[in-house]
Amino acid sequence: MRCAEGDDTRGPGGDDQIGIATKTRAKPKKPSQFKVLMLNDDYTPMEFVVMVLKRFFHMDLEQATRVMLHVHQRGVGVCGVYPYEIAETKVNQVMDFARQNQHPLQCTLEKA
Ligand code: TYC
Repeated sequence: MRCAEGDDTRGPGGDDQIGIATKTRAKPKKPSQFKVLMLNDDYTPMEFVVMVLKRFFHMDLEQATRVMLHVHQRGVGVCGVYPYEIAETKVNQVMDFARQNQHPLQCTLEKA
């Protein structure tokens, strides 16, 4: 890897000290991704879970039904993968909506 340390404050005239600092990160970090996970429970109605998946994760009926049944049978399933802030917002939206409807549905984040 090439390291241009020291070159970054060099002015157009070859002066070592003055000029515009143009240093950029050598290896830009892409924002890390997070899985939004849905957890199974014994009380939340299947129809409600399907509605949540359609409403907050933009799934169609077929997709939402498939994910809901996967969670029902396996205990946990992935609703989607997003940058942290979006994933966190989705989790909060799902939990708030479930609470408003008095369902114990749980949703959580995991680093992808
Ligand atoms: N297990 C629930 C039932 O039998 C359905 C369910 C599916 C609940 C997925 C939560 O994330 C869930 N009514």
